[in-house]
Amino acid sequence: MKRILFGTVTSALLAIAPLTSATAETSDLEIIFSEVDQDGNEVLDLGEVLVITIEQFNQTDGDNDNLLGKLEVGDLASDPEYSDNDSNKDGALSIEEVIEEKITDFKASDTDGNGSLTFEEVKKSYESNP
Ligand SMILES: [Ca+2]
Ligand SMILES: [Ca+2]
Ligand SMILES: [Ca+2]
Ligand SMILES: [Ca+2]
Repeated sequence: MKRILFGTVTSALLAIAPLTSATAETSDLEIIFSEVDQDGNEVLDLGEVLVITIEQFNQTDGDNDNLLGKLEVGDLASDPEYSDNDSNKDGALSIEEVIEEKITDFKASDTDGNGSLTFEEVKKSYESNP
């Protein structure tokens, strides 16, 4: 169930719009990786991941109530990830719920536990959870 969830900056919502396409090319993943890697040191730390997460959350939260309702996420509302991430089952995703999920995913992907994700770690995580 745990997936690495680096969407593109323009994707509707990183947290619940994972790289769902199993056919995505490695090059796409490289592009996404470099978008998230804001300081360009070729590893992703949790801060970088959360910055993108919060940006996307705010972009998706059209009415600025700090919740992503089903209307705001569109088709993604029917994705099992949506209800999974909605830990208090109120039918909407709060920023806390989204961040919590991101941290879990980050830790699951950080296979050597050093607090940062290399491209290899991201790729492995992605490939094992298409
Ligand atoms: Ca970095
Ligand atoms: Ca909202
Ligand atoms: Ca909720
Ligand atoms: Ca690591």
